[in-house]
Amino acid sequence: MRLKSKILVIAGSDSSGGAGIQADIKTITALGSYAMTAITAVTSQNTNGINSISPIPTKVISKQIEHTSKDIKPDAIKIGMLHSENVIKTVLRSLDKINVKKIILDPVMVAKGGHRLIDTNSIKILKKKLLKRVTLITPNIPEAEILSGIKIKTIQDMINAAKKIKILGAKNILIKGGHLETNKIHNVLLGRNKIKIFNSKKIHTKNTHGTGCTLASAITTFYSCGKTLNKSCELGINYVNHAIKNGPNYGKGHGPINHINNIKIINFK
Ligand code: PXL
Repeated sequence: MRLKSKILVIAGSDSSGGAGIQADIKTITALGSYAMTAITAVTSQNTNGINSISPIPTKVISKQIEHTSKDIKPDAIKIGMLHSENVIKTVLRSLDKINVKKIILDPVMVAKGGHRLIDTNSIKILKKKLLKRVTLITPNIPEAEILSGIKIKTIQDMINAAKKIKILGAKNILIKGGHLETNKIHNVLLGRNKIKIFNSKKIHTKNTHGTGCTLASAITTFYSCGKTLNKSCELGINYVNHAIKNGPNYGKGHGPINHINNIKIINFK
């Protein structure tokens, strides 16, 4: 099979294989594209939670991004866990050097088990600088609350929060509704000036570890292949839903999803 596109992922490693850079590589590969990586931190964890986070020196992060991209130019970049202010600054500097236009940011803040993956100062610089630099940002409800300062309980609150994040300088915002207590899942995309709501069935399971990373990577892959942002979000949500439905039920805690779940999507045109 011919590879469809080349994607650089800037994110943390999850030793349990369900989230982080492992989820990103699996998703991009399952969707027929080529994944390259710049690892920001190494976590040791299992389905019960995070045990340790070891940062990678910023110099090593910039080298991974710049040296790799100089040779194989990415069609798009997916950014995940950036745990410190210095890491965000480093990534911003490297992005300026490599000139890639399509960038999707999953503003990772807290892991499923409640472990913080970013410090308070970093959130400030993410809001002030990084947010403006990317094509799409994909916060979940708690992340959207932090970014917007709005408490989110309803779909209208999600829309208001997206508008607020847009005022901060974000170009496109997809707020993921999985944390809301609704019968269905509603994901809200605010584009140029249009709101699109993607509705899907709620799947009742505790095995949703890595869904955020997976969705952002799937969207990046579809978008890198020339789909519109709207269509990329629709296809990405569909891919994640199938991955949740076909989860392998591994581990005693929040288990992973199944990244190689849908042949029809793999063969998308
Ligand atoms: O799902 C958020 C996330 C992102 N990146 C890494 C993680 C996690 C959650 O555990 O470990 C490396």
